[in-house]
Amino acid sequence: MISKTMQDAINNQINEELYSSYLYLAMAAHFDAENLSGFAHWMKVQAEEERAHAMKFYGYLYDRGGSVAFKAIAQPPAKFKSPIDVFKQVLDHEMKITKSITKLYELAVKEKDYPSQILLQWFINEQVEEEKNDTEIINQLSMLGESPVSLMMMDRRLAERK
Ligand code: OFO
Repeated sequence: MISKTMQDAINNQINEELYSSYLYLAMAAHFDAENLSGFAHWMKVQAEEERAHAMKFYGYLYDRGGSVAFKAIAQPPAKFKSPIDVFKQVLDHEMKITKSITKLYELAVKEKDYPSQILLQWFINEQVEEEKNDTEIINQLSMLGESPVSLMMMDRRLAERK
């Protein structure tokens, strides 16, 4: 059975993942309003991924005899700047999430909670992947610049995300 301390920490992480989903949905809405449907599509896929992360923790808590406690989800920003600024914001956010996953892992080590350590290794790898993807997009946006033609090219590329 999972400890109360670990359960509470995972419940906080569920809130972080749901906020991430909400944040990316707010970014999707911003891009839809700007007629950048490929950028918006990328953000919607990311928002779904974040919800899946929350659900992975949710299922895990019940597998370990724990339970989920939902908290209020913070309001995401409504105004965003240029596409590259948005992706820089995504990367900053993911680096913050990486820190909270690392803290959870440290707690699991301290508590000698091996199943949680194994679950969190999946999340540690996932964070490597997310930071890599965001950095790649930022680099491409800064190489291409933000002329209308460049943005159309990026919009097409981001529309391909599965
Ligand atoms: Fe759940 O990885 Fe992003 O936030």
